[in-house]
Amino acid sequence: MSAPTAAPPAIRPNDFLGIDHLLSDEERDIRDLVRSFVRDRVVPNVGEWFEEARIPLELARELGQLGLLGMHLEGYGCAGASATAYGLACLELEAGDSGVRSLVSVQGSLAMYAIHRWGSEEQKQEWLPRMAAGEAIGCFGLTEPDAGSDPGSMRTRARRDGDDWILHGQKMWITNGSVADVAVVWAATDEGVRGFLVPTGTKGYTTQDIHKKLSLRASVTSELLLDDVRLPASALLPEATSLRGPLSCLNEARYGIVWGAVGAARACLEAALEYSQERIVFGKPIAATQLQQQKLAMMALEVNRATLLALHLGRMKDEGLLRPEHVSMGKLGNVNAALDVARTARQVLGANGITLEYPVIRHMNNLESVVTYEGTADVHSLVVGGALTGIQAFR
Ligand code: TGC
Ligand code: FAD
Repeated sequence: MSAPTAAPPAIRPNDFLGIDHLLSDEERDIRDLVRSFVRDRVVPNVGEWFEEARIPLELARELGQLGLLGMHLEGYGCAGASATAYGLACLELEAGDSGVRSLVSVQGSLAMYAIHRWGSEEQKQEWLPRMAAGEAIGCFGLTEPDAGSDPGSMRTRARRDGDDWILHGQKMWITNGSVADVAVVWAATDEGVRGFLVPTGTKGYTTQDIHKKLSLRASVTSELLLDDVRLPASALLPEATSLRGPLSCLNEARYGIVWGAVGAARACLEAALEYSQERIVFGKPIAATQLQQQKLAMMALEVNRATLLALHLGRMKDEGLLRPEHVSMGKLGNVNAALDVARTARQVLGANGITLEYPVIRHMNNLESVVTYEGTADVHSLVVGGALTGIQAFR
């Protein structure tokens, strides 16, 4: 093999390993589009949204116009992008805020995917085009006050009454709950776990927002109350007949988080790098000290390693080779890595690290939700452990 003649390109701090080189032109274009949107629309405002515990609803339409809602789904107004392109979009959105990525994940990977994968043709026609455009918002109700990691123990029940279904129970911690137009609600029935599309104006359906959150503040989180909600037979997702239905949707959203967590980590690394070069202590920038350089090096290593892991899983998903156990390893690894990076970056910023003037503590606090929702780190460790040993250790 002949030696390469050109010198390797210079190191770029924001892409140390030159991972950009592994992306196609189309993937870079999508990435750049989302990065610009986040830079112009999210970054200047998100500190205020977080402080005021709100997210502007018009953002959904803007995200829809960019083609980011259900972007990896085919047809019905969806963009039909590759899994890798979808992942890159999640990365850039979460570099802005986990709440913005959550809005997109819940809409596209949970609510829309549930309808796309398990719904009837009529349900797809009715909801997906409007949801892709951000004109209708969806939420996904699986968790209950006493059933989080173990959704199979859910108490929400649906029973048949003639041709109708009667839905009764409670869902907890539901992203977009009170702002949704349609709730995908999972319930135990005599025939196993089934999914229902509940238009949120239906009698007996009410919501209550969860307040006093110190994480994911730029995101609506609600409780859903289902008091004998009567639904026609057409509300049932016909193709989902067991817990496999909701769990398959989680694979999609978890895959987006594998990428999204890298975005939050990258934003923290960038903030720490910039701050360390400007902050003068003992007469020199803290970036000139060995201790801070070690922190920066470890953060860069984690960000680059997590990006490569996400890209590898993206390529596998595009080739149809991705299994849920792979996604569990990705979510476990990348969210834990992002938390480490965020906590380290927060220390680099000293006292400034605790204010919303900088993005770091916001990302750090958000990641406490990200490591918990969509399967906690423990749950994903047990999935990976089960795959390694052949022994299921949940029960
Ligand atoms: P188990 O007996 O293992 O499985 C029941 C059925 O489901 C199938 N299955 C899966 N199918 C697709 N994808 C997966 N990842 C699957 N995992 C299991 C399985 O083959 C079986 O199918 P079948 O046809 O034989 O019936 O189920 P289990 O009760 O032992 O539970 C397994 C466990 C613990 C892994 C699962 O329940 C779990 O993942 N728990 C965590 C729950 C969770 O992640 N909840 C997230 C709620 S949504 C959310 O947090 C949104 S956050 C907002 C945002 O994303 O931004
Ligand atoms: P639990 O299941 O009670 O777990 C408590 C602790 O026990 C955890 O540390 C867990 O890892 C550990 N544990 C559990 N099982 C085991 C075991 N077998 N061995 C060892 N340790 C174990 N849900 C939805 O359905 N839709 C949404 O849109 C949604 N959005 C959310 C938004 C936010 C901001 C948050 C914080 C949560 C959201 N959730 C949503 C809920 C989320 O999915 C659950 O919080 C999560 O699945 C964990 O459930 P839990 O909180 O009940 O914890």
